[in-house]
Amino acid sequence: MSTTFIHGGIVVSATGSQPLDVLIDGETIAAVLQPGSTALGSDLAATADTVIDATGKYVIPGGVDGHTHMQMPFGGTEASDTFETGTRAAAFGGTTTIIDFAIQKPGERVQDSLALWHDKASGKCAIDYGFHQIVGSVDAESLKGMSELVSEGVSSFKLFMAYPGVFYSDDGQILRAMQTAGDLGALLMMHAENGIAIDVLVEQAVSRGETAPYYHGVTRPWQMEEEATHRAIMLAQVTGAPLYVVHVSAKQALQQIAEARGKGQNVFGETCPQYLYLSLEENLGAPGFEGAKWVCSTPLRARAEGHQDELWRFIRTGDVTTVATDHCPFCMKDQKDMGIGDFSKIPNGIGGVEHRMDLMFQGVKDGRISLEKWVEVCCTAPARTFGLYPRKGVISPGADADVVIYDPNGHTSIGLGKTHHMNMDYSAYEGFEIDGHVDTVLSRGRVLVDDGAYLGSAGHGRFVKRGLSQNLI
Ligand code: DUC
Ligand code: ZN
Ligand code: ZN
Repeated sequence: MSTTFIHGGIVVSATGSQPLDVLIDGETIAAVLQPGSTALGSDLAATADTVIDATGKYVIPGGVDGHTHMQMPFGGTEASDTFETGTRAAAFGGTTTIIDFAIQKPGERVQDSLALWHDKASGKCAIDYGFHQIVGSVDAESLKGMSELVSEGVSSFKLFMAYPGVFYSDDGQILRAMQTAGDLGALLMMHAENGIAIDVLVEQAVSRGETAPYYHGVTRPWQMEEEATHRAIMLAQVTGAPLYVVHVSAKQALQQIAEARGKGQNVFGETCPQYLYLSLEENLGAPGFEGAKWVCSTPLRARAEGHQDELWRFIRTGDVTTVATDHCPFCMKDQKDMGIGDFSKIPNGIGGVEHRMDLMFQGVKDGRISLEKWVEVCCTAPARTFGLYPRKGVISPGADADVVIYDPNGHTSIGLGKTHHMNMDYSAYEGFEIDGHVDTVLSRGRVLVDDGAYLGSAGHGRFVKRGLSQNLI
């Protein structure tokens, strides 16, 4: 087995930061040592097969992005990143594990849809990956299938209160799925927006001639998110299922989550960098059809309403448990442009799997969150929440050697022609300047990215079976 010795850096965990050296043996972390320690009896810097000098850098666990959609069929097209291109881009950005969504279509067995997603990803991924299961039709057969999936390492199930006629579940179906999840101890993930009411607003807006991308945001007001979040929390309370609310963008929805958590209910909030940095006014409201770049659901919120400050605050308080990307990229050409003249035909989604670690580190630089909170929400908490801990999300003996060397004095310019490896013909974060840089990325002991060079390969990434959530209150 080959060994790697990372020395001179500051190891940052969710609970603290200190100068420590890290010894990797094969695919796992063998030891975390005080600098200069001779506990292992020899000069590791001289004897290890590979030596990485991390002086002046942070040494953090590889990022865990708990919400991605590679090659997702959606909105009349398919998300533009394959498992190969999307996981390579993730690696460039310091993410070493993704959890993607297998999708059950009505009439299909959940087991068969999962098998299809295994086929899509197997042998293609640069980094390790797991799956959540979207239950597209809650019926006796799919409810039965859920327990089989849990035993196969797929321990979380997503339902939609949005998208009637596509993924939508009604309250009775939600209740039944939550009962089953509760019995299994599995996590119920919810896209919480009142899709029935939203569809009326969308139809009315389009018939008034309000067809620009901006109206995507206007027709999905925060009340639709708050109401659905509240309803999901109440249904989960009745059933005892742990609830994970995905891509929360409205401060009012987070208030609902915070209140439920305050009462001891197992409710978790996830937000995404797009909701922390981008807005209805500046992005969805960009001139012409430009705003289509940022059409996603839940939508970007009005900056003037103060959602972003509140989202950052809820990250600090712990009511936002994780920050994921909801990476769901579409190109402008031949994809987003299907909605020219009717915003409701723009495929919903933003790509960002490559930039999450950087964008959240900028939150550290800007004084929004601590260094430890950065590691917590991007690495450790997703690993714990989704049953991957302590294999992922932490640098400690026995863990997979997924490690990122991050330079806090480096610089990253985000943009299509700069550090962009996602299969998109634009960048949602074009022009962003980050006060930090992903230097080196290791996945199970193998260097995937070093100083901008890609050393990984399709197929290195393996499917990881997940257990039940380890983050329950
Ligand atoms: N929202 C998006 O923006 N894209 C994928 C699915 C979703 O819920
Ligand atoms: Zn969703
Ligand atoms: Zn999603």
